[in-house]
Amino acid sequence: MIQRVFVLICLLPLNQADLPLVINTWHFKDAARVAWSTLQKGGSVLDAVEMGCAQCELEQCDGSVGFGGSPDERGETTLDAMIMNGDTMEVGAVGDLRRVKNAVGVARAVMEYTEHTFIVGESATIFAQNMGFRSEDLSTNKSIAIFSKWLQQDCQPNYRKNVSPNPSQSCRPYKPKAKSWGPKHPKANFDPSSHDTIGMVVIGKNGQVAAATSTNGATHKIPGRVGDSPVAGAGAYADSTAGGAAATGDGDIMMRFLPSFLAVDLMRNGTQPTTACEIAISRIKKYYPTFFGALICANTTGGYGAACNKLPGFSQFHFMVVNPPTNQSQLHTVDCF
Ligand code: SD4
Repeated sequence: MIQRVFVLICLLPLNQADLPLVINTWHFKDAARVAWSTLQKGGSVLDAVEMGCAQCELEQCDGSVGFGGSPDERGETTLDAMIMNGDTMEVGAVGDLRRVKNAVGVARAVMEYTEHTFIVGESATIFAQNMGFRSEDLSTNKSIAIFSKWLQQDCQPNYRKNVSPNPSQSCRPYKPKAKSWGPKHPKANFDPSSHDTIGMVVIGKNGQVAAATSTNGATHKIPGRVGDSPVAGAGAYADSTAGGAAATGDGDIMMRFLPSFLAVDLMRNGTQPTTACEIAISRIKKYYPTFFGALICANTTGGYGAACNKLPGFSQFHFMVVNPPTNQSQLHTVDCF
């Protein structure tokens, strides 16, 4: 009898009592709450990640998600977003989306109404309009003020290198320059205190996984720049046979390492979520010890964790979790390493 009970326990998924699970980057509490309540109302995990990220777009979470943030070199706010279904491995994504606020909604439309994965730029805007999304100016007084101040300070900081005139002193137009200007000038706005993408993973009661991201990218970016957030495996990844992960931070660096894919693949092989996140961050650290970034990870049995690269001014990373039995958004903190 004891043996039979033991066998039964071994066959049951671990920690199933801790499912469903919502986890998202930063202290975006309302996003977690909305995702959770979407699940409670019978919505799917995809509905939950979409609604959670859409809440941040509406609230302009930290100015780094949605309209009115991160004006580019021309002063325009453009959006990147993705959504991934870990049951079917379908992905919908948009990059450099202009004049449409609900980027994650458009990403979902790419997934639901096309055979494509990723649509960018003006064409993404036209696609969105055709799908019924409203087109409107994404600028706000705040984004206009950030842009004007940047122009007044000779376009400092910016993302240019090896161009003439010297980008650490002057605005564009720039031309390629054969010789470098010496020590790298500081990159524009990857300031941990002001830059936060929403990345969310939702695990359903039966271990179904969905992930999504939404961001307005990097302040003073070069027009057309698309970051890691809408790239599957970089900004987020979901696989219902393993788990989900989502990233935040310097996407220009992070997307070179596909940290979300790596973390999910590690979890597939039994690595615990925190360790999986740490390994993915370490992989980047090896080449870019001072990169700014963090990762959240969750597995299909409700385990979760996060990791971040320690920098001056960024020694802890905050993320939200909702799961039973509290059913409340809880702020978690992890020490960066
Ligand atoms: C990007 N990864 O566009 C985003 C920005 C971000 O915290 O996550 N900041 O590079």
